[in-house]
Amino acid sequence: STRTPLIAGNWKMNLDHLQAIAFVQKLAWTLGDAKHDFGDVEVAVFPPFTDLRSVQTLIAADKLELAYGGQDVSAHESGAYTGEISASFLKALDTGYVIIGHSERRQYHAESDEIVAAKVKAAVGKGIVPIICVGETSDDLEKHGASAVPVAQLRAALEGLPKGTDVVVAYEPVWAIGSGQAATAEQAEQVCAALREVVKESLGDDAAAATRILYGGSVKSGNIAGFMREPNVDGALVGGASLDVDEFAAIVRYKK
Ligand code: G2H
Repeated sequence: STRTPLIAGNWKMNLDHLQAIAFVQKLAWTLGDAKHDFGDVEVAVFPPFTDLRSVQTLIAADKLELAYGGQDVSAHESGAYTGEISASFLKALDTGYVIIGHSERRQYHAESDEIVAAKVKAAVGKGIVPIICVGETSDDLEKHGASAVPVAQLRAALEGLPKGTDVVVAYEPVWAIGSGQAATAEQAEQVCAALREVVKESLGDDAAAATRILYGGSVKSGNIAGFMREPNVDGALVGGASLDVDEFAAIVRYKK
């Protein structure tokens, strides 16, 4: 396909701003000259909110070819929402992406499909590309098969968006997250193909052809190549393995 693969590192609640600076410097150094080493792969990091300003400054100062984003965003514009971070705040830090509806948010913060859809609208409204996370639990898998729940979650998240809206989708089976038990490449491909159909219905043919659909859930340097060989898998959302510079760099260089 003509889609540029995206390897995204979701740090979750790890690395404070000083550790983030050291990590990004080491990552840039390890990856070497971006153009030669990973010019055909987009790399993005997703630090905690308190690190974003430092990461932005470092990337701009050293002209690193590294994208970055938030791990969540408020559905609200501004006002009395203690502890929340708006899409405008993220945009003011030149944030390109934001992860929305990660299963840990759905599970521990009771994020419903409606909340996820509102957050997606808030991000898109400020020109930030949402990385919309969907995925089934082991219970869902047993009861409804792999595709039904992620398909319904994505339909809900895309509802009402204009045709052609720029989004990224991440398929993360909940049973595969942080468990060491990744889906097989075939399982991932099957669901990602179904998700591309949802993008087509909701956002149109051009968007379906252009949208990156990532796999997430226990991605490592040892299994990334298998996922990337699948026609409907366009990258990975990496958690645990994104916290080790050498391991994350090896995932980015999956072709070598
Ligand atoms: C899934 C993934 C990153 P991990 O949550 O979003 O984490 O790679 O640790 O399974």
